[in-house]
Amino acid sequence: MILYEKLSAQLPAWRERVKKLVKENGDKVIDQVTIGQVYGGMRDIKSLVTDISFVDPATGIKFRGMAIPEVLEKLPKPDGAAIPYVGGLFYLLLIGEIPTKAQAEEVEAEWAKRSAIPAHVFAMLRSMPKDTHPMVLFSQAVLALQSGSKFAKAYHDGVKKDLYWESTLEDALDLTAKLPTIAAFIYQLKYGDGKEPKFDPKLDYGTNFARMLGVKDEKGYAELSRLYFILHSDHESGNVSAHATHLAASALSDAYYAFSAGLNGLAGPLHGLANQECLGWLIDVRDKFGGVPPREDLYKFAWDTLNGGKVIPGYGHAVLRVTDPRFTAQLEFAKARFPEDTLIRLAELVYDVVPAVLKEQGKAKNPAPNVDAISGTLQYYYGVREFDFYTVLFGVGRALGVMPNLVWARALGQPIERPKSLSTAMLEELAKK
Ligand code: CMX
Repeated sequence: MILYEKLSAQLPAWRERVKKLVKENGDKVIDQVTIGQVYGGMRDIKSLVTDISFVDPATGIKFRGMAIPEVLEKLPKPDGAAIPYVGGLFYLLLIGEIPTKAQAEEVEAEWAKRSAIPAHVFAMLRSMPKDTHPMVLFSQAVLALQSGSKFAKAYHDGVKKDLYWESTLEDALDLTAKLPTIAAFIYQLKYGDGKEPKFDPKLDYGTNFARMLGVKDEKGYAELSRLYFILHSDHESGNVSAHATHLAASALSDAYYAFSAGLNGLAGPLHGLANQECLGWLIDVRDKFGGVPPREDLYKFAWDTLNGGKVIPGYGHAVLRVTDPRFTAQLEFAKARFPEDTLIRLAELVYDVVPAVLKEQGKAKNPAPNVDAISGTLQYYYGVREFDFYTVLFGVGRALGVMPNLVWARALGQPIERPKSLSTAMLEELAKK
């Protein structure tokens, strides 16, 4: 398999490089930690390592050193499509190079081979109460797949440490192969006919997802699915879903245990749930004004939100200090396809008005939109209007980033995480010094 060959060829040099860095510089100080950071969610403490993506506050996410427009331009695309193969993105994140079309298609073929869902997973999902949240179902389904973990079996059979990555790669491919079908089944179970969808090996990852979801404009939604999964894949290692996955896996829990942990963090309103709040806010504006309001009315509505003690969803970011390039990519996608859609016109007006309002208020460090400001709007356009499902979509995408990270963590022998705790009294003592 191409991924296996390309990875194993890189490993000796990488292991040497990391060993040398730590041996010769292990005691060099790279950051200072303040009491504010310890009590403030460990914000910005330089304490994680990944070579897969980096969030530059001034330009946004880079995948393997490449900005979003470059990635979207260079990755190979299915015939006649504008948005690249998801398999090509997975190859890029894992291997660090833009794949050829044949290489991207090889990843897609691997996924097709591994896409079957064990019957007990469907049965377990069916057995849950009807009102179970889609994210609960999604996380449970991932855990239910754990019985097939090749890493867990290899570990039990006594595999050597430097080969951990091989069975982890198997798990990473198996898991990412099954997620679109599981997500589509959850959709059908909650909102559709309840039938079990089947991955078609002749179709790519995005088209499969569009077909299994049963949206009307399959071609358009396949393009959006590819874009959405690519954009939501990786955002460094410190965000909650990526870090929770990494942390659980650091105890040598396998990919299924680890990704389920990541999904449980993604389900929180400060992380993956934000996109539905943004769409809700736009719909409130549309309904209040019966469409796209004049600029002044939107300006007042935004101030009313702030004066009501609420945040304007979709704006601001913990790290970024400019417009999120993932927002821009989605806005361009929509403007190229359905520029007259009311919610898209509204999203554009909000983009014009809200940064100015936030600047006037003077609190948000970044008054620009983030990825969530528009992602729900695009789903809504294609008829996927069940808000609770949006975080599941995010989860399918996030797996494409955290799984390559897990394979590399195993390959480089990253250890169990164990930061140190202090008491408030100890911090008070330290503060006096
Ligand atoms: N509307 C109103 N106030 C905002 C704001 C917004 N969109 N963004 C930031 N602020 C406020 C903060 O609430 C904070 O106020 P207090 O000092 O009263 O607590 C102040 O500005 C400073 O915040 P910050 O340092 O700029 O932002 P944080 O790093 O603390 O928080 C974020 C980042 C995303 C949680 C915040 O901007 C926010 O709540 N945005 C709206 C919700 C949202 O879009 N979430 C999706 C995030 C997507 C992602 O993380 O990828």
